[in-house]
Amino acid sequence: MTKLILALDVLDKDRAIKICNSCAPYIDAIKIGYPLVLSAGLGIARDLLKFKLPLIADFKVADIPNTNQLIAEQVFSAGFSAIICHAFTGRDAVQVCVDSAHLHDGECFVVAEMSHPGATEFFHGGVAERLAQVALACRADGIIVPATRPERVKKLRSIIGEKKIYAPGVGTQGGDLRTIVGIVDGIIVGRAIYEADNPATAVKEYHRSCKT
Ligand code: OMP
Repeated sequence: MTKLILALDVLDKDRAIKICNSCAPYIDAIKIGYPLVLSAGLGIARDLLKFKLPLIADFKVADIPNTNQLIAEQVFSAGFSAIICHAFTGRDAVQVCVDSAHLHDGECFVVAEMSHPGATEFFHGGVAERLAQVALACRADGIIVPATRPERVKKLRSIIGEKKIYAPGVGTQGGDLRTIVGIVDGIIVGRAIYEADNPATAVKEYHRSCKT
C-alpha cells in the first residue's frame, strides 16, 4: 500500500478547503508550503487540521541550525506533523530539524534529489547519494526522491533501506505512476488532482492505484 499525499499548492483558502472536502477520504496526508501559507497565512494549518489527516510542512528548510530550529518550532507549534528540509546545508542543520520533529512526535523528510529537469545539474554525480547518507546519519524519517527518475529512486532506496521514500513528480511532471507506485512508500500529487476538471474523480483514480 502506497500513501497518497496531496500537494495543495493553491493560493486561495476557500479553494484549498473545497479541494480537501472532496479529496480527504481518498488521501493519507496533505502537504502545503510557501504558495498556500504565504497567501493564506500559517493559520491555514488550523483549518486543514479539521480533516484529521497528517499535515506536512514543505518549506524545504535550508538555513543555519538556529534558524532551522526556529522554523521547525513554528511548524510543529502550528500543528503540522512533518517537515521537509534540504540537506546540502550540512548535518548540523538537518539534525535540528529531525530533533525538533521527534520532540513533537513528528517526522522529518530530507530532499535527496528533486524531480524537475534542472535537478540533474547539482543533484547528480554522487550528491543525492551523499544527501541520503546525511538523512540516514541524522535519523530522519525518510527522503524525498524524484518520481520522474525511477532508476534514481532504486539507487537511493539501496542507501536508505527501510526508511520512508516519498516521491513527487507523477502526473503533470511526467512521472509514470505505475512504475513508481510499487517502489516508494508514498507519492506526492498536486496539479493532476487539484487542477483536474473533477478533483474528486482524479483523486479516486490515484487512490485506487495506490491501494491495489
Ligand atoms: P505537482 O507537480 O503539481 O504534482 O506537485 C508536486 C509537489 O511536490 C509540489 O508541491 C512540489 O513543490 C513538490 N516537490 C516536487 O515537485 N519535486 C521535488 O523534488 C520535491 C518536492 C517536494 O519536496 O515535495
